[in-house]
Amino acid sequence: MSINLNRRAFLKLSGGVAGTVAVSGTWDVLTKEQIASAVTTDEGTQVIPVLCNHNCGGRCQIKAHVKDGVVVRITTDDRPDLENNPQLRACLKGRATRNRIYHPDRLKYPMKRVGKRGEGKFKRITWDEATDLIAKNLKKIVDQYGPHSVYVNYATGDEGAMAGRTSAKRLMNLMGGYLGYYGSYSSACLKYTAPFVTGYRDTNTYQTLHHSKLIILSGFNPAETVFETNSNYYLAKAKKAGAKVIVIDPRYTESAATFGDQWIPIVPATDTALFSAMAYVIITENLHDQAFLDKYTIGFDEEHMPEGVPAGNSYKSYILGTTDGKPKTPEWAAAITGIDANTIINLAREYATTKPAQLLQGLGPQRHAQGESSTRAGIVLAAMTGSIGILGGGWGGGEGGRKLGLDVGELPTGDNPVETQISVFMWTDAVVRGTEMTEKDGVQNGPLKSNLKFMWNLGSNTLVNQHADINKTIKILEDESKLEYIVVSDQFMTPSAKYADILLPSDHAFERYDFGFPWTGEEYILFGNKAVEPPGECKHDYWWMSKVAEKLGLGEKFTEGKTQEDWMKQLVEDAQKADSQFPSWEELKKKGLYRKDTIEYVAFEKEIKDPANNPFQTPSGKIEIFSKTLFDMKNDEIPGVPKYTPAAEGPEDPLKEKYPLQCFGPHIKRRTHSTWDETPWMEEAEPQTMWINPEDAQARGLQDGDKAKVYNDRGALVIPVRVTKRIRPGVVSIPQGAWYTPDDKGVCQRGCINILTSQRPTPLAHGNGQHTNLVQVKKL
Ligand SMILES: Nc1nc2c(c(=O)[nH]1)N[C@H]1C(S)=C(S)[C@@H](COP(=O)(O)OP(=O)(O)OC[C@H]3O[C@@H](n4cnc5c(=O)[nH]c(N)nc54)[C@H](O)[C@@H]3O)O[C@H]1N2
Ligand SMILES: Nc1nc2c(c(=O)[nH]1)N[C@H]1C(S)=C(S)[C@@H](COP(=O)(O)OP(=O)(O)OC[C@H]3O[C@@H](n4cnc5c(=O)[nH]c(N)nc54)[C@H](O)[C@@H]3O)O[C@H]1N2
Ligand code: SF4
Ligand SMILES: [Mo]
Repeated sequence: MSINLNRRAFLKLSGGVAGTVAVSGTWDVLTKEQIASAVTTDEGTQVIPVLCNHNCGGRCQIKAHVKDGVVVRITTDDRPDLENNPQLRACLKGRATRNRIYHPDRLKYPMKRVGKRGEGKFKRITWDEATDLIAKNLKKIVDQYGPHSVYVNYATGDEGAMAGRTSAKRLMNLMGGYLGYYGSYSSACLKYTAPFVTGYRDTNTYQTLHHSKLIILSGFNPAETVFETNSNYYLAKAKKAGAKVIVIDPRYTESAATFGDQWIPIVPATDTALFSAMAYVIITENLHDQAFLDKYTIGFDEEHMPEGVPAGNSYKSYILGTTDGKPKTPEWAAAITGIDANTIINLAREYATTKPAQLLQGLGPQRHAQGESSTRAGIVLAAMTGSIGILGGGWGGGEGGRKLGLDVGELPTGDNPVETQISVFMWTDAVVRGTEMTEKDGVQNGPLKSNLKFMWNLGSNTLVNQHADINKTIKILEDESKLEYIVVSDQFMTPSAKYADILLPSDHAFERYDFGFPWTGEEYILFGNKAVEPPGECKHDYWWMSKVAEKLGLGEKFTEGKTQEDWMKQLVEDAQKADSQFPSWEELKKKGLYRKDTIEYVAFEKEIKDPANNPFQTPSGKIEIFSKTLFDMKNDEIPGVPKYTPAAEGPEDPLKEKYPLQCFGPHIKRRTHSTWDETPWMEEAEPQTMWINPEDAQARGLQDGDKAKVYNDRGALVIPVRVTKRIRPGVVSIPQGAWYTPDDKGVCQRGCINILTSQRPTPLAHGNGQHTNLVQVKKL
């Protein structure tokens, strides 16, 4: 129990640790007596279930030990650890939350901008002034430009039922609506593409993993990205039951180190070439499940094509090179993927002959410039081996995609009268040229009647830090004639917060009531108590949004007479009506958790077991290996069957001569995106470094720990290097989420990868190919 405290004491005493200044500042909040009391006695200490509610892949139970109004310690789930109801134990971040809530840099007062936009100069104002200014500017902009000019930015800092983004949507719907978005930064390509193949997106639960004999983790790193609190528990269980685990990843990840029997270091952005060659081996060695393909799919071979499509367009024709004269052999793929032909042959044979097997794709491969194609090609492999709709099979594909979960609501937003939507990644375009954007730019139910003029950025660092090409973004934001008003609420002065016109200090999840929803549709709900008072004048977003609504004459409609706590009580009552076992408010406050036993859920089971009554929800009613809808788009980058097309800034781009290294930003365990970057304990646990292979380091005279400059035509950053064989040659990785910290020349000193990424959208989903970048590295 005293590990954290020992570390704290150590940090306070030691002078030389990075971030010491901030750490000792933090600890000034607690007296020596308070620290001692947490170690020695629990007398007078209340243990209160609270929430860890960021977008981290997990949703674990944490409990605040509160004494004299101060959180002195954090513990986690201590219920019995049962096979079908395992504990929801917290990771290092959740357990370190004191370092975040008592951080000396917490925003404490509402502020308005006084310098140039982005300069970071603010003046403290009252809540009354802040809400006045927001109401006045919002009204002016909506009156002048209409509802299409207002945008509620992607925001995942607060994932609760009462999140600020939800309040903003509720208010905007009362005012005539706002420009909506579809997709996400997480799974844009997967989300958009999977429905073309299987009708909707769904995956087997991780509880079923132990039925698999072979698990391929393809760009999937749950040891760090979690994807459900207990995914690693289920992977361990599968290993124990005898499953072999193969990891396909340019990096030797924590998942590879923990679970991997084999690591296949692939060249980034080439998964489709690998999958195509696996298909070649499977077809030519007759290892495919023809009966499954005949019954459940269209487009695999020429005998099963939709009407009216010219010959030669089936998947088999593509793979065998019948039409283009290029068979997709293992040798062909070896030259592209950097994986030798024999490894590809063995992988294909093993995948096709080990039953049941599953190819679990993470979201990394689809966050590439051609992210749509690898998703599709992976599903096709699963279909070719009859691995869909069965226990132990499946194709993975991540977050929020399952058809499970409890029926618990959130603050109702009402309906948005505006039907026009953009892809979430295209908002910067919508600021600059919204009215000129068309379907080709991914606009749905368009056109936009105005460019974007008003931005709500509540619990988000996507305004600057998490969106691509920061230099391009900040140029757009600095021009006040474009986005005329930006409202940000956050707990810290993030790179996005610096671009606010009005900057509002948010309370923390420990300082309010809310729900925590599990990521992938597991059947439980967490409840978070208000355990401590917020510092300064921090308020929940719903509170100040109610004031804004009042000032716009919409107060009663917005609140329906309810405070945030009243809404939570209402949501609990509604959930109780839907489920007689759902706990009361008082029970939730005490236990902080309502959980059903886990079940082994198989996606698409009914479509496979009883296809006559449950056709796939595609135009043909089958799994569409060939999609006529996509084929009819007549776009080489969106072919009828998944094809490997070299990506812009991928390994085959001639730009490689100038910028020879492929660079992407993995999600790592010490941060949730940019959240926790400010936390010194986390920095000590895992400092921000760039992985580089010894070959590439040596060629540049770089040694472990040296500082390097990484750059391309869009920008530059400085970062210490970690020289390691854990990344393949030709590739460097810079963990995403570090705070953009420019020097006077605009060179980021902290290593924020989005100074290097591009705003080029992916061809079909108009999503973020933020993992596809070419760079050069030189020693500083
Ligand atoms: N600790 C932590 N966990 C998180 C998050 C976090 O920020 N921190 N974020 C959460 C969120 S919102 C999301 S969306 C998910 C993101 O989850 P993912 O998108 O799956 O995570 P990434 O780290 O981007 O990519 C996963 C792996 O793909 C590898 N990879 C990159 N390019 C390629 C490629 O071309 N081919 C192959 N085969 N592999 C490739 C990377 O090296 C990495 O190990 O994680 C969630 N979990
Ligand atoms: N290059 C690159 N960029 C990426 C990715 C990548 O893989 N590579 N991944 C993308 C993905 S998958 C995602 S999901 C996005 C995530 O991007 P964001 O949704 O912007 O997530 P965060 O960076 O965690 O920022 C959340 C902010 O909310 C604040 N916050 C926390 N709690 C609260 C609260 O209770 N109230 C309020 N008002 N604020 C709060 C935090 O301090 C933080 O500043 O990033 C994307 N960006
Ligand atoms: S950060 Fe995520 S994985 Fe870690 S304790 Fe919190 S909810 Fe769990
Ligand atoms: Mo995400």
